[in-house]
Amino acid sequence: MPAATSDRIQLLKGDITNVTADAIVNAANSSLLGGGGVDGAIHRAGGPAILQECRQIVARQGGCATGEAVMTTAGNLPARFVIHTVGPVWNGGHRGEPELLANCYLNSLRLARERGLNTIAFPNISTGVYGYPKAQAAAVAVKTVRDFLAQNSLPQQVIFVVFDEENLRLYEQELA
Ligand code: AR6
Repeated sequence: MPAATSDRIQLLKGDITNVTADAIVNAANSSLLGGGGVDGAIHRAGGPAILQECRQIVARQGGCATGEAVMTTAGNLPARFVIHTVGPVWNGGHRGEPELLANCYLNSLRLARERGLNTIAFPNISTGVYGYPKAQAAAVAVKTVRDFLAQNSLPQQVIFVVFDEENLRLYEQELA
């Protein structure tokens, strides 16, 4: 159920593995071989086809650097593709974390645009295990997406998927 909307940005609360979009974004790690949090949920729900393609990418390019993004099948998920991006670990904010987090959103959006995708759904990258302060992460996410949408016609629609009440409140404020 939409919690707030502007023209091309939608806010949803819930499990991103249930979201129907051309692509959902995974908050992965640089090994691309799975983990906990949203990464674990996506691999569990999507099945082994996702890991199989991640392994091929690792064999080809040796993983994924922080801020970069790669795309695989979404396996059994309702989405068509998973875009795996690697958020920064929060280290106090003076190690390029804001730029690296912005790159996650930017490179995921660029990949979606290159593949002609209309809809993309983002989780709150880095705000779990990686410890990025939620308010600062929400500000980076919303600004980066807004700026990109202002310059690009694809993707048409961006969905922010929040999993907890605190992020719901923060995104409602940022999008108001
Ligand atoms: N749907 C939507 N959001 C979710 C879901 C879900 N099913 N599950 C958790 N979240 P995290 P990170 C939210 O820790 O901080 C993994 O082990 C969660 O509440 O998943 O980028 C990777 O392999 C939080 O707001 O990702 C990496 O090693 C947000 O997703 C590491 O964690 C991100 O939390 C990445 O850490």
